Amino acid sequence: MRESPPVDVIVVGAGFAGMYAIHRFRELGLNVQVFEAGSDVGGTWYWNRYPGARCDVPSLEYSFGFSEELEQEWDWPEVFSAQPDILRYANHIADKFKLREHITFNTRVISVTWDEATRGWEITTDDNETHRAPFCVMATGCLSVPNKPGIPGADTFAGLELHTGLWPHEDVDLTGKRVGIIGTGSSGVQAIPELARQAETLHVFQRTPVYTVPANRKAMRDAVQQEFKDNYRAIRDMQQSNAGGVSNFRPVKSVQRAAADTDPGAIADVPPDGQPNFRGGNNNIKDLSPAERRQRVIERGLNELLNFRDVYTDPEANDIANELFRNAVRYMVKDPETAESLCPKDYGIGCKRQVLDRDYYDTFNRDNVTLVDLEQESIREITPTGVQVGDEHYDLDVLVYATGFDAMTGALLKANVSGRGGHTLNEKWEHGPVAYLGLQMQGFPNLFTVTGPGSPSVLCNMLVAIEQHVNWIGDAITYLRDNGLATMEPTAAAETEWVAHVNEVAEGTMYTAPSCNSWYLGANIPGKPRIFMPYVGGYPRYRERCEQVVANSYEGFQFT
Ligand code: NA7
Repeated sequence: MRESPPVDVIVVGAGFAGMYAIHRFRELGLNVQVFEAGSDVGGTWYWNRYPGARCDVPSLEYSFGFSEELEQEWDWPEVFSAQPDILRYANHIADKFKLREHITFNTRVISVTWDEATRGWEITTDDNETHRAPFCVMATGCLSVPNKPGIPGADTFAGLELHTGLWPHEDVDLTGKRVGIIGTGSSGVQAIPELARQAETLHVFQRTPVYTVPANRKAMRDAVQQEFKDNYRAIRDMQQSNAGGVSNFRPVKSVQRAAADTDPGAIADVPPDGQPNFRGGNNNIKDLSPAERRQRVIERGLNELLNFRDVYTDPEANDIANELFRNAVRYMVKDPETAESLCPKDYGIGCKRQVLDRDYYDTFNRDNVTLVDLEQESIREITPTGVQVGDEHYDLDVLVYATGFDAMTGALLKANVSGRGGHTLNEKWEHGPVAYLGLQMQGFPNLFTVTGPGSPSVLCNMLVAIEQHVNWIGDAITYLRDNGLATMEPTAAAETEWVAHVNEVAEGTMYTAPSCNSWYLGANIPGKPRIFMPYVGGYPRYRERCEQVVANSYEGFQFT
């Protein structure tokens, strides 16, 4: 085992979190080393290259605010960006801020061990090297460990096997191929219309139907982009006080100008609420008559159902919206049996992360697309030549897994973290994640998690959440240095109190309804404890709590 010279901070992961950590920590005078399993920067956007991959937060909001120069020089081609554009943005940042010199690529961290003697972390990597630093920051992402379900025979498939979260870098030619896809979450829903356009035939193996609404697919208009750029300081402030870290800034001038030009597309150009805000406006669906509700959906589309406040708070209102949604699916999909299978019936709108699509339902009207409903009978086995469901065998050349991720805790638990006294994170989190503010765990001094469980993370605009966490961690390390302190970690009491608060705010929401099974709850991974992992109390409330903790001399933390 070779040993590299010690640094101040080791960061695991070179997605947006790891990238900003380099920039910020370097500004603070710290020596930073990052390890990244991939061959380049970008994290989620490096790995998820499947056709149709796209962000569900408007691009002008899903961007860093730490550099005005970056804000001004970068142009987004679409209102909601496709994966290649976001990856280009990540690469631009890496070049501009010279981040790559701090990153060791193609190197996976295989253990993270606290060493009491040196009061620091010993990190081993899969190239047989040991690295030491007093601080370690896990910037390992929330959706970075792909889930491949243990379906019998899975390893026997002789055709091409793909996972949306590990899509190859080179083009995959599906022309003339019989393709099957398992999974109809965001990844599946985004990929299915694209795969259907390329493949000879597409079989969609669906266990649970999804509530998906059309995404805004507009090209970015220069005037809108410019107005954002002119107002970015105010927009960043607005993000700080929005529950989902999205400003919802309305580019008034551009819209008025366009309206004057009688451009009918102008209003739709305005980014709609970002993903985290798809949880109701100010109106209630129950205030409308049945005829009015139907009329609204006809006039404004399925998205309108997401704009009612009571749909997210009142089960009766939720049922009304769910039924209107199903009726729309029955109308859009021509084959009645397929339409019925595509209608979610066992859970309501608001339980899972809202999925946005381009032509999803219409794809099932294509002659080359077949829905295989797994509700009655799940996949019995994967064979060398395809997929067996009940008595039916589906012959395939290509099998795509769009089966999601071991979300939020997966990457942290996979890193073999052991803290003081040799106690492991896996032991500590046996019954679900326990952390203070989603930033630190008791027993793991000087180890920080970026957007960890118990913080708003995936319920917030990730780039806003990342900046806030990395800034907080940088300030904490500076505090230790300035005060001649060696270590910090939460007290057991503070951690317990925070976890109780995280659970309390999630209780009674649609997210945790008994009928709801989502990756937020860990319900997609067999045996994973059912705990609502992100903090649902809203980003501003969370941020204020983090600030208050600092103002009270790091209340809830203990130091040596
Ligand atoms: P998701 O949302 O976890 O979706 C995974 C899909 O795979 C979902 O439809 C699952 O059905 C299905 N699945 C998983 N295991 C199986 C088996 N064994 N058989 C059949 N179907 C299965 O992951 P995504 O990648 O789509 O999206 C994750 C997030 O990434 C998304 O929310 C965005 O934030 C970006 P199930 O619903 O469990 O019955």
